[in-house]
Amino acid sequence: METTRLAVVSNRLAIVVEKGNDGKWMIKSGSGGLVTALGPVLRDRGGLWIGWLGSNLQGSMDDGALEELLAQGSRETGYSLKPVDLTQEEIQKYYFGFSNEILWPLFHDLPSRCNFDPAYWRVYEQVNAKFARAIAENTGEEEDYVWVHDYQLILVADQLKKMGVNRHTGFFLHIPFPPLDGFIRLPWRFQILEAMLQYDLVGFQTVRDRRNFMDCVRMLIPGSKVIGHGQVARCLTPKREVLVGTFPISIDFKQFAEFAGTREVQDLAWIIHANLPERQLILGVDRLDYTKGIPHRLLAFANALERYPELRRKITLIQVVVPSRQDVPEYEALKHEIERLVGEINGRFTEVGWTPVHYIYRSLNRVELLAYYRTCEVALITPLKDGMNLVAKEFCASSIENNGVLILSEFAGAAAQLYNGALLVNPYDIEGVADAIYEAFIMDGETRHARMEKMRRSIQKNDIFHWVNAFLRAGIAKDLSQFPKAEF
Ligand code: ADQ
Repeated sequence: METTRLAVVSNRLAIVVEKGNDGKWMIKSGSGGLVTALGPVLRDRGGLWIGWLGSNLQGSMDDGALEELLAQGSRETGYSLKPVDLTQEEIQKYYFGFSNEILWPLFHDLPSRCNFDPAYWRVYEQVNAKFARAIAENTGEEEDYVWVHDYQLILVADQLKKMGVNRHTGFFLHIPFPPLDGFIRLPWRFQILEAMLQYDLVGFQTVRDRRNFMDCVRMLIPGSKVIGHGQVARCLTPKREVLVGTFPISIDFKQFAEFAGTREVQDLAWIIHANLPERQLILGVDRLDYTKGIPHRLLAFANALERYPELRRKITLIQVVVPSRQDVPEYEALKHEIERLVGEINGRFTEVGWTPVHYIYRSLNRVELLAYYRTCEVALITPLKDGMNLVAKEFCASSIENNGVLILSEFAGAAAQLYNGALLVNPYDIEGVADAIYEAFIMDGETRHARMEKMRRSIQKNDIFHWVNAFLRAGIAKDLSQFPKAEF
C-alpha cells in the first residue's frame, strides 16, 4: 500500500493561472495549507491533483497554451495537474448556488440563509459527475487512492459507482457537519447522506461533527450502527461498512514559527507597533463571511470600551477582512454593515491620537500577515461557527515569544484542541466577549506565557503533516491500531 499513488480532488486546482505585468499568462502555486501539506506527499508517492482552474480563464486562452502552462505547472510542482472545465451556468448553480447558498449556510447552522433552489441540485449532480469522469479517466482501481475534499464534491464517490467505476476513496469535510435538526431541512438529505456513505473513509474536523453525522445516519438510515468510539470508528449500514474518523486539520507549524522570526517580518512588526505606541493591539483576521461573526465582534469591542473606560486609548482593534465572494449581494451587504459599525465605533470613541478600530479590507501578503500576528498581543477570533479556523493556529505558531493571548469562539473547531490555553467565548454573548477582552488586557506575562506555550506545543505536535499521515494511515493502510481509543 505504501506505493499507492494519491489523487487529490478539490474544487480548486493546486495552482492559480494569472496574467503577469507583461500581459502573458503565468502560473503560481496555490498558497493554502492543503497545497503545502499535500505537495510533498504527492511528489513522494507520485500522484495528481484534479480541480477547477477558476473563472478568470474562461474563453481567454486557447487549449494549446493552457496545456503548455499545465505541463509547466506539473514539472514545477512535481505532480500532474488535471483541470475540470466549468461552464458559466455550472459556476453559478453548482458553486455559488448549491455549494454556497445551500450547503455552506446549512452546515454552519444558519438555515434561514439557505436558498433551496431545485435547479441548483441538478447542476450540483452534473458537476460532481464531471469530476467523477475526470477521476475515472486519470486514475486506476489498483494503483490509486482518491482523496476528495469538501462540501462542493460530496457526490463524487456515488457518481463513480453509478458509472461502474471502482476506486479506493476517502472524503474530508473541511466545514462543520450540522446537528440532525438542521440537516433534515435539506430537501436532498437522503441523497447527500447516502452519497457520503459511498466513500470508504469519511473524515471530520471534530468529534462533534462526526457525532452529528452519526446521529443523522442512525435517524435517517434504519438499521445502521457505529462500532468503536475511538478516533476512527466503523459505521455499518444495511448496505455498506464505512470508516468515520476525526482528523483536525492544522498548519505547517515549523514554517510559521521560523518565518515569524525572520528579519523582514520583525522589521514590519516593529514599524506597525511604532505607529501605534503604548497600547495593546487586538487582531481580527477573517475572510468576508457571515459565519465569521465580525459584526458581533465589533459590538463586543464597543461594549468593552463602554464598560471598561480604562481600556480607552490603551487598546486598538486591527480588523483585517479579506475580500471573498464579492459578487454575492449578501456579502456586499455584510461589508456595508461592517463598515457602518467601524464608522460608528470610531465616531463615538476616537480621541486626538487614538482611533479605536483600524479596518483593512484587502488580502495581505505573507510578510504583512505574519507581522500582524507577531505584533498584536491579542487575537480575537470569534466565528459563529467554523470547521477549524486556521488563523487561530497560525497566530499561536507566530507568537514565538509566547506573549500572545488567544480569545477564541467555542464554536470554532480549533477550540477542541486549544481550550487549555485560549480564553473561550460564546460569540453571541457580547458582554462575555467584552469581559474576555478586558481579561486579556490585564493578564500578566507569566499567565500569558504558560497558556500560549500549551497551545503552541499542541499545534506543533499535531501539525498539518500529522493530519495528512493520520488520514492516509486510516484510508490507505486501513491501520486503525495506532489511533487513540478514546475520543479527543
Ligand atoms: P476558511 O473559512 O477560509 O477555511 P481559515 O481556516 O481561517 O478559514 O483559513 C483562512 C486562511 O486564509 C488562513 O490560512 C490564513 O492564513 C489565510 N488568510 C487569512 N487572512 C488573510 C489575509 N488577510 N491575507 C492573506 N491570507 C489570509 C475553511 C473552513 C475552516 C477550515 C479551513 C481548513 O471554513 O473552518 O479551518 O477550511 O480546513
